[in-house]
Amino acid sequence: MELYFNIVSPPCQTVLLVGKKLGITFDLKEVNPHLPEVREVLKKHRTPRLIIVRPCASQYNPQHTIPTFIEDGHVIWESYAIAIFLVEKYGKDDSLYPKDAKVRSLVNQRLFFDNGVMFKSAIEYVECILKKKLEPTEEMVQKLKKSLGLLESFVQERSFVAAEHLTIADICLLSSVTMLGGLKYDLEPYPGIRAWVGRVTGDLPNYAEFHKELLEKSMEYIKTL
Ligand SMILES: N[C@@H](CCC(=O)N[C@@H](CS)C(=O)NCC(=O)O)C(=O)O
Repeated sequence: MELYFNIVSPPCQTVLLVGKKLGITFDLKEVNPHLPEVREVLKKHRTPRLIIVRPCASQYNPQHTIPTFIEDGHVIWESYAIAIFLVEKYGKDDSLYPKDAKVRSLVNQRLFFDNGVMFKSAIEYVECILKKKLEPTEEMVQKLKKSLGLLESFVQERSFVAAEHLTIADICLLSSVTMLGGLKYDLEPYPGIRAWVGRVTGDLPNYAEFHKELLEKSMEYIKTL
């Protein structure tokens, strides 16, 4: 199973971490935006990196986004869809994506919350600072605070975002929150989130090693911006 990815991308982190938790070995195909030839193309026009770096994979994903997952010719993109597929196909039990309708509805709500609210507000804020080199607007600041406030309330209610144990919703939301760590965003007002990050990362195999690589690659990436 091939995974087109870059560790700096939060949705890719989600898939890599779900894979780690399930003990899956991917055939990893790094989509590296730091390659000089990619930078040359990007200087001339905005082209999805997957098209430049991996044109053969790009033809399978008309959205040209990473992560892109391919297994026996079956192509999946959108990190949430890949994570669900991996758990349903390779999970030894359903704990990461519980089958119980009530619990699953909560996991789904948190997944959609991440996609539409948490990730969205975090990426807008981070890209404004790193890519546009601008101060985030008051609207961006408030949207991010609102998202973090909601996440704080979820983890004040129970040990993990949707259950008393780890689910894929925790992994997706962790990737969004980790993005803020790179900017040293102040999470002091969110004690519940800080404690939850510790619980989630403690439940993921070799997270320290993963995080070290993520920091190194993020520093390299930031230098190219
Ligand atoms: N909702 C998508 C977002 C995927 C996405 O936007 N990925 C970015 C990287 S974070 C991407 O591929 N951008 C185009 C590019 O890097 O060329 C998911 O969860 O997989």
